[in-house]
Amino acid sequence: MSDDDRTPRHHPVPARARLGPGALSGLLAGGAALAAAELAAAAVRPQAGPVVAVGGAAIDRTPAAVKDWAIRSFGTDDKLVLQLGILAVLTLFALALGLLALRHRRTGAAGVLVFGVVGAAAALGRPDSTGLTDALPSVLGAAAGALLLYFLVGRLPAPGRDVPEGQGEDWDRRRFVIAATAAAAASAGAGVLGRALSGAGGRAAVASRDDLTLPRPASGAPAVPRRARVRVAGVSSFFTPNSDFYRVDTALVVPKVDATTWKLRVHGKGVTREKTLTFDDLLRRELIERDITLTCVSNEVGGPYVGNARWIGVRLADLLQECGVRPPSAGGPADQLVARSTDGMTIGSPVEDVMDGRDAMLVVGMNGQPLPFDHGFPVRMLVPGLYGYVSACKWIQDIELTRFDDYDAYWVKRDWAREAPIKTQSRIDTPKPFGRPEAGTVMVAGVAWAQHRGVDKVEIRVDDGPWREATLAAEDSRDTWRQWSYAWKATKGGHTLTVRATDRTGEVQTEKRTGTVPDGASGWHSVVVTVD
Ligand SMILES: Nc1nc2c(c(=O)[nH]1)N[C@H]1C(S)=C(S)[C@@H](COP(=O)(O)O)O[C@H]1N2
Ligand SMILES: [Mo]
Repeated sequence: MSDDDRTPRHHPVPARARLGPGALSGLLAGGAALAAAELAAAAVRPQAGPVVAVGGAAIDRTPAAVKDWAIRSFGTDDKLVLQLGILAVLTLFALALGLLALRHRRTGAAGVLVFGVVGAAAALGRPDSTGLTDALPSVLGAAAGALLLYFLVGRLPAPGRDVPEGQGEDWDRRRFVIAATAAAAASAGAGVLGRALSGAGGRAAVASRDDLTLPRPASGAPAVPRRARVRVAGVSSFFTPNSDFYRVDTALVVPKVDATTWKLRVHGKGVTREKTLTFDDLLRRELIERDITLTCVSNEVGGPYVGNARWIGVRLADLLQECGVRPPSAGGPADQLVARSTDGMTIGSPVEDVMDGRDAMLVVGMNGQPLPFDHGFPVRMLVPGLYGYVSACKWIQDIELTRFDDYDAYWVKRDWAREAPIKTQSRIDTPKPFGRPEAGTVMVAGVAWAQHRGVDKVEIRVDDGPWREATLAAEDSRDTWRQWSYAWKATKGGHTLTVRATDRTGEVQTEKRTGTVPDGASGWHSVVVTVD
């Protein structure tokens, strides 16, 4: 009896055998949804994509303590970690929906649509949302994902269905594999194309930056004193190169703003002559160039979120005066200046500080270059002496004069202080923690800052010994950090080096350790080393 003569034996497809293809269908549907959304976002707005929108919404809902922890643990990678987290959650849900669709095909597919609704809601709720079209990427993506899941699961054998052995099941599997492979390839193509198109979207902005030649400032920065730099290897360079300058912001996609269409509006309480300025209007004003050290309130004692640059811009106080603004001390009704960015950030600064004669600026240049996109191109604000979150709005587009009692800016709504002058701080750059210098003379060096007050003294303590004065490098300006060095006669064994600074008001940097929330970390920086 030949094989052909045998009646085909039927047997049910075991439920387990469908789990793998079901889960795979879920993953492919999720991937297709994201890829289609990415492609649609390239056409609409890169910021309207579901991952960016949900990520942005998550950042905005993150309590100060968690944001602080994220910055501390992941540094500038915090946003990458957030997006990977979102993708991990989406992966789990995609798997679950794939398995659900095995039993209830329509319910599983409808589940994908629910994610579309979440993404669309997040996109529409973003402060920089430009209208209903922002919902499109999520909606289109979810529709593509839902259809694909419905289709793929339809290719699988029904639960418990009898399939002729060695025949029907394999035929089904092949068709499924072909469909799945095609879906994966189409998704990858859409994703790559979407990425490429989003990148090209900022072309006008990139061109406006490439075409920009900054005029020579009418008031150049005074030359940096030759002795402002200590000659010790390992100390922070006096100017922080743009590529090394710390970056802290809530933007998952760096805004690419076209300088040729950029506008800044100045309005609000006590503004008698409202103004709207173009970028050219700004460049035609008298430009000043100043060295200013910027610090983030999230910087831990000894942390990296501080940088010094040579900035070019216009004097903000002059512009406000032309608009009729008077500081509170001159009877002006507004005590808070709220800067708004194109990505919906709000940053509130005291009008008194902005107008008290310090070099508060609308910045267009950084270390001889047009402002980099990461740092706020085309225009950002800067107020010497105030932490970035209360002074340094990037991608600025609106200035409103108001009162602290009437409006809380972004970070203030999230537990940070309304007013936050930079605290006097000092940092040991070298030797590094747990370094192993040789016994003998070891150069200890670092930076100290107390912007707008100025640093007058830096002292070093070895273990529990007496405080000894370090050698201060010359001061560039009281708005910049100061380098210092100390020749330490190091003896063998473990030692703790501690630094503290005294500012020009005579106040000694406090030993009292506080966290960064609500108005900046305090305490002394220590480094433990073993001398060999
Ligand atoms: N639009 C916008 N501006 C912003 C922020 C932001 O999140 N969005 N962060 C502020 C904070 S907290 C700091 S410390 C400085 C950092 O500026 P940098 O990234 O150029 O170093 O930018 C400020 N300006
Ligand atoms: Mo900050």
